[in-house]
Amino acid sequence: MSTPEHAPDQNAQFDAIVVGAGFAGLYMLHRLRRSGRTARVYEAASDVGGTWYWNRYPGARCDAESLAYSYSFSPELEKEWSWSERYATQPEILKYAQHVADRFDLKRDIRFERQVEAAHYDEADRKWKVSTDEGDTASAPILIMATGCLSVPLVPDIPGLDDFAGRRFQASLWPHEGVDFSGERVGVIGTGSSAIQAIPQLAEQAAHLTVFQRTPNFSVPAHNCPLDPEFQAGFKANYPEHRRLHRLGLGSGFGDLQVEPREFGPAVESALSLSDEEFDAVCEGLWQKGGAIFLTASADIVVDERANARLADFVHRKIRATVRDPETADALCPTSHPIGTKRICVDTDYYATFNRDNVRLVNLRRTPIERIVATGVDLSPENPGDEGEHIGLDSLVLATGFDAMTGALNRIDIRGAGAARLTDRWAEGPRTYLGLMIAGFPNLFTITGPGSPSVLSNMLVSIEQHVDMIMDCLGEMETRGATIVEATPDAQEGWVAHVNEVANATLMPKAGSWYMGANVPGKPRVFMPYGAGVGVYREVCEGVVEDGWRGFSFSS
Ligand code: FAD
Ligand code: N01
Repeated sequence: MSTPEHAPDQNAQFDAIVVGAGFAGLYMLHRLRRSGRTARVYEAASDVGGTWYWNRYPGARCDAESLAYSYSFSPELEKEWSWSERYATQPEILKYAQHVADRFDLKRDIRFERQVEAAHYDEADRKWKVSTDEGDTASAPILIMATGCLSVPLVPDIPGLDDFAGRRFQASLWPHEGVDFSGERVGVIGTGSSAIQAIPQLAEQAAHLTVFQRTPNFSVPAHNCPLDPEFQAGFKANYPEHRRLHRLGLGSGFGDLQVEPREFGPAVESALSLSDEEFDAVCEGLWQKGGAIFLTASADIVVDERANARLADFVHRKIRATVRDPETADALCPTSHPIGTKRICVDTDYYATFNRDNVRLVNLRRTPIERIVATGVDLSPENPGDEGEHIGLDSLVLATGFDAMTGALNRIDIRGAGAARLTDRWAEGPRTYLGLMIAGFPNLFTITGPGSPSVLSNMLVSIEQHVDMIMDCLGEMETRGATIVEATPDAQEGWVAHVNEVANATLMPKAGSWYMGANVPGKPRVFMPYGAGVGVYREVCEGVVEDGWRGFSFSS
């Protein structure tokens, strides 16, 4: 790590400390400052942007439409910033984050290249004491975790990985200077959203690309396109109404470029109420519009296995119609989880890429990786007695995902009242009230924490809601003359039970997804986000506030 620009803070005092300078940390800092509070943000990266700072792999872009995946808190910002495409690229989103930081003069309160290692609540002092890997020590009555849901990359535990003598890259820790794969034999491990965005671009560049797939994912076309300035101006003229719909979660809040507001929500209540031809027509319409709204084909997709199977079958037929080699097409068809129970991928030319002569899919279910060696990957034989295959590689790309939702929090030594460790409290899975506070951890807030819609939503919508609610809560503390706010254990237990109940009423727990913690060895299998949608969640939060902050205890 390079030398940080600023000397470490020594026993510095602030009204609030924020960890993370992605979209959550930036907006939090802006609101804190605007309220006259002093704040310090610590960020491990050397710049703002979070996800969009770290994930620079080829093809990285958002899958929520940019006009929706952007801040709504400042009409001036909305007006002055223009997006060039329906789904902006990573460089453009990063530029936007940098623009926001500059426009609101946020960087002066951010300390970069500082990894927060510990946060301990001092009950006598009623302050959180925070320390970083660069030796910063600081304290504040309020601590806000803006550490991200997908900010801890996972390195797979594959035998021999470190023996590989070629170049190795992690999609989520991509070199800033970019990588030239021209003339190379490249391998990609993983077929989640990151890989599905990267593969078509890697295939264009590399001499040969091998895709190592353990589990296929469902992917729908993005139908990305440039944004016509006139169209954008018209959209912005009606921004307040669009934003209102995004906040209600209609169309999942993912965007509405291709959808008339009246079309928001599921196309039909039940896929089973339609004939095959009728349902196919609904699916085809959504497929042509592009994006995650494909999952809104019918309301029962996430709750009824037969309805779900019909939507999955439609995608299988699309894959088979696109991919010429039947064995490859077959391997690309997901069958081990219902559609929508893992994050749907949104792609540009993903399936068609497998028709290229220089691309090969290796189905790891048939021939698992035996080990990685200096010159490439050794596969296990398909049949006992056969020779295993060696695949020679110059470069290896790991697109193997994240320790999602709890990973960044659990990596910090967080201790609350009575020096209780967060990792102990969460040993059997995260427990929060509204995904916002944790009983026994006074004045500690988590932005888009587990137990909130977070990763099931357009995250910008959820981030803004949480930041606004935290600010309201701080205001309530002032009004009541309170120095401490805390979630009550009863409210937390009730919320955890409700989150589980909502998840269990759906097909979501049927998948071995990262939503369930299933991608991390030893992680408790608990469905972590709140699945009732951002509209319902917002209503719940408003009800909590109207009831005098039900479930929160204020004391002085
Ligand atoms: P992050 O952007 O993850 O920022 C958290 C920051 O905290 C990071 O910079 C990290 O370095 C820092 N941090 C963490 N721990 C520490 C510590 N201990 N000390 C110091 N700093 C720390 N969501 C959508 O809604 N739509 C999309 O289209 C979309 N696309 C995505 C594409 C990719 C490739 C990925 C990985 C995620 C995507 N997401 C998307 C989810 C995305 O993470 C959120 O949309 C959003 O950017 C999260 O912002 P954040 O500030 O909460 O977290
Ligand atoms: O990670 P993933 P991701 N051997 O966990 C495979 C957001 N995002 O970075 O399923 C072989 O989805 C693993 O296989 P399996 C979005 O929320 C959004 O792609 O465990 N393979 C899987 O295929 C997304 O959901 C965008 O069998 C191994 C892959 O690695 C989230 O981030 C773009 C393996 C990991 O897929 C995470 O996406 C990018 C092993 N040992 C990310 N270990 C947008 O488009 C893991 N795998 C907006």
